[in-house]
This record gives sequence, structure tokens and C-alpha cells, in this order.
Amino acid sequence: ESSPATTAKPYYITTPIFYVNAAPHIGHLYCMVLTDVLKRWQQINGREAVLCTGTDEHGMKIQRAAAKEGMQPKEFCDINSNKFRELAASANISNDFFIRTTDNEHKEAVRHFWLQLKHGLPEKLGLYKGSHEGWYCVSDECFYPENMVHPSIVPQTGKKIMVSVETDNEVEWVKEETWFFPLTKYRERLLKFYDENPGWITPAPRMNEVRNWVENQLEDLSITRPVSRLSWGIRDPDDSNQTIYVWVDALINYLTKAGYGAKWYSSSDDMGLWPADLQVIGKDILRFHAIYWPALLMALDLPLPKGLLCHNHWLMSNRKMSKSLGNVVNPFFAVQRWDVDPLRYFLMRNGSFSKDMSYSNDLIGSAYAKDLQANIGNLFYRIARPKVTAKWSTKEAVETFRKGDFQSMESDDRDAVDERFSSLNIHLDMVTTAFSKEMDSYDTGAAIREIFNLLRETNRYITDTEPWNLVKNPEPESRVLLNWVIFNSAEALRIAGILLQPIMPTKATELLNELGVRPDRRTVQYAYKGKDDEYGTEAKPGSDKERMKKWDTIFPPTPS
Ligand code: ME8
Repeated sequence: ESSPATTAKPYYITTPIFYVNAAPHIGHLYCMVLTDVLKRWQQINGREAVLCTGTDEHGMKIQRAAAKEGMQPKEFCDINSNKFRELAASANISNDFFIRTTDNEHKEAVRHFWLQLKHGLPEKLGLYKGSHEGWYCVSDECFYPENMVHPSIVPQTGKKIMVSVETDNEVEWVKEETWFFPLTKYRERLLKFYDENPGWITPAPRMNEVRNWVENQLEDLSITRPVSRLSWGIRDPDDSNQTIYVWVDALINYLTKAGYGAKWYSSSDDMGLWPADLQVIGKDILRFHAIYWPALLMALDLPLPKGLLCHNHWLMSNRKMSKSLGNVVNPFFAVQRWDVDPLRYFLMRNGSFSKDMSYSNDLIGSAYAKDLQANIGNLFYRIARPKVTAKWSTKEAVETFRKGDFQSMESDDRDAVDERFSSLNIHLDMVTTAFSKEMDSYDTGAAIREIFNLLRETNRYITDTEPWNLVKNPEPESRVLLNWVIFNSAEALRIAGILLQPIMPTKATELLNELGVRPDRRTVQYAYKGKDDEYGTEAKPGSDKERMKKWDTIFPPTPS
């Protein structure tokens, strides 16, 4: 009999796929980093995990953006898709797949899905052809009902236009013959699903918005565009006058990389990676993922993703950072300025699922100085302090622990040292459980705070116990006390290092390497006090200057 851990399919996590109408910004980077951190969290818990990201390349918005540049759409997409691929690489995103909706395997998956919708369903639940008129927003790539648009005036020109209430983007009136998906026929099934899975969306209050929409706003969905208006897209395989709506095309990307339409075709087959365990999205695309997507999957009797994580937006001067507004931060510059890990750290520390977040170099600078340099950097530096390092070592400290020298010692000094340890001890005992609880509910900011409370407490402990004085005393007993202090501090660093791996993969690895932690002991099961008693490095020979440089560069001085 095999254990559940070995038979479980890999954890499958996705980012949205990014529109290629313009270059990536910090909001996109945040999406990728959040997803990557949650993937790596699964991995250090011993679970195999797969991450899919990519680009969304069809539709009116891209068609127009390419035309504006005087380029062929495909050529335009090649250039811009590459920028997102490069961004993932430069931010150390461990994506297993990078999908493009212009990939042949994806087009195949969409055509297969489409033909099922059209021909594989009972009459009332399948597609029907009809005439459609309404307000279409190219920027948001969707129709809005009458009560979701209002008149507005372009300040520069005084021109009267209609705009979406939600996004303020311009809408245009269109009337056309298209295929419809009978979304309203899925209302009861959707509501039942939400009832039975109240935790499906994180954060929970988003479920109310979704439910409200389904109860009051649901309309059948026009899911093709006449080729005369939209040619850049996947054609309906048996109606060459129609192009498949970009959102239907885009949502199916999550299935493509799970093997749909190539390795499996229906829920009676082995579905490989499907269903996704978690789909990370921004709040502006909630409706597509929480209503349209489950309804489309229900239509084909495919399992729904197990969860949606909906994050808020990064703002610049109080407005959503957005390609169309032009108030964006170039993520490549940000990576260059702050280095990958500090930037990942900041995004995970300040990201939120309940309010929009402000992005500024001042905020990053102060998080860098306060947390990374003064807290973790300082502790790291102290444990291997240049002037005294040659006189103590984590290896000796861990050995002392293993032999039980301190534990079996009886003296007043021992009791005094032990007493100072009590408060740190509480943190050491609870940090991993507390951190795990936050990460399992995707709250990276709260998880990070748990670690930094531990590190702050450890710095306080070192200040209290003054190892630099203990080291001066030649008594063997004092040596044991010293090693006990170093060991407890090293334990805090080791545990923090293990837990920080998903957030700052490079820095955490550097830290664990310097502590001499074996690569096979860097999973969460080892992140408990005393769980590893075989690590540590020798006192470092070499000049003070050399050593100083080494430790200092863990978090080098802030760029100005
Ligand atoms: O919506 N802060 O693509 P997209 C945080 N192609 N996140 C932000 C943001 C900001 N300022 N601006 C955008 C699309 N995002 C579709 C998705 S999925 C099948 C198709 C997030 O490039 C946004 O919320 O406009 C979304 O989750 C993602 O970036 C992609 O946005």
C-alpha cells in the first residue's frame, strides 16, 4: 500500500497569463512572485509542485496595439511575450511552463474544448447562435451591461464618450451575430458550488461579490466575434466567420499545460496535473475566474480548480499601476536597483488581499534597512562576528549541544543563561507552526512577521548574554555557556533560513550554506529546534577585512 504523499499528483499552481499589449510592470512581477513563493512553499514541505505562467496574445486589444506599432500581430507578440519570459527569469521564478496562447498545442486544446461546447452537450446547455448588441470595452476585453457604463468626457479634448463604471475604460456600441454560451443555465449549479465550497476563494469576502453577480447580473455570454471585427484569434473550426472570444481562449491555457487535448480529453481519462490546486489572480479578473471559468468547466464535466487566490493592486500615486495609464514601474529596473531577493521580500511583506498597496522606493528602502540589514543581516554578522569569529564557531556550538554539555551542567551561571533564553525559547518553539499556518492561508506578510519577531528576539538575547564577554573567560564552564548562546542563536538563523527559502531563495541558500546546513536538511520538517544536530562551520581563518566583506555582503548597503 502506498502512502498518500507518493500517490498525490503534483501541486499545480498558475499565474494569470499576461496581455502582451505593453511591457510588464511591478503588478505583473508581484503576481509571478506570489505564485512562485507558494509553489516553493509546497516544495519545502516535500510536495512536488508545478508552476505555469505565460502570455495572453489574441484579441482586439492586441490586434489594435500591433496595428498601432505598424507590426504584424505575431511579430508584435513575439517581442512582448519575450519580455515576460525574461522577467520571470530575472526574478528567479521557478516556472515549469511558459505558455503562449499562440502555441499550436494551445490552439488544439481550445479547438477541442470548443467543439465539445458546441456539439457535445444537451441542446439547452450548449452553444447557440444569436444576434448581440451591447457595450464592448476593448481595453478590458468584455461587454458591460447597460447599468455598468456611464457617460464621461475626455478632459483633453472635451469629447463625450461612454466608459465602464468599474474600470473607467472606454466602451463602444457593437451589434453582431455571434455564438452564445448559455451562462444563465448554469446559475443554480454555480450557486450550489459556492454554497458547498465557502473557502474556495481567498479572501472569503470576495465570495459575496461573486455570488451577488451570479444572483443579479448573470447574462448569457457572447463568446465569438465576427472575423470582420476580430481576425487575430483562434477561428471557430466549423464557422470560419467567427473568432473565439479571447477570454475563453485565455482561460483554457490552464488546461493546455495540464495535457488537455493532447494527453487526455475528458474527466474519464487520467487528467494529469488537472485540477489546478491554486490559481492566483488580481481582483480585476475575479469575475472571469470565479464565474465564467467554473461554468465552462462544469459544461464539460471537468473538475474545477481547488482554490482561487485574489490579490489587490499596487498603486502609484493612488491610482492602479496600469499599462494604459502609463504610471508603471519598470520591474527590470527595480530588480537591478534592489536585487531580486530584497524586492521579492518587499512584495511579499507588503502585498495584500484586502487593500491596495503602495509601491515606492522609500518603502522598500526602509524595509531593507529595518528588516534585512538591521535584523537578519545583523544577527548573521554577530554569530560569525569578524573580530571574534576565530574564537567561536557554529560547528563547535552544535557539537556542544550534541554532547549535552550545557544540558547536564549545574551552576548559577547556567541558570542565569538559561533564564535569558526563556523568551527566545518560546519563539523558537512556535515559529514554524505559526509560519506554516500563515503560509497555508497564503498570508506571506503575516508569515514574514513571525520570522522577524524570532530574529529580533534573538538579537536581544545576544545583547543580553554578551557572548563577546563569555569568550574572554578561560574557564571551561564559560566556554560551554558561550557555545550554548551561539547554538541557540544559530538555531534561530537556521530555522529562519529554512523558512525564508520560498521568499528569498538565493539569500536563504547563502545563509544556510554559511551555516553548513546539509542540502537534504532544508525542508520544513527540520525547521524545529534541535532537529538538526550536525551542521555548523569552523571558525573562519583569514583577515578581518576579508571576513568583514563576506558577511557584510549578505545584504550590502542600500543603493542610493
Ligand atoms: O488580465 N497590481 O492580463 P493583464 C497588481 N490576460 N496586479 C496587477 C496590477 C497592479 N497594478 N495590474 C495588473 C489579463 N495586475 C488577462 C488574464 S488569465 C486567463 C487572462 C495583474 O496583463 C492583474 O490583476 O491585464 C492580473 O491578475 C494580471 O496582472 C495580468 O493582467
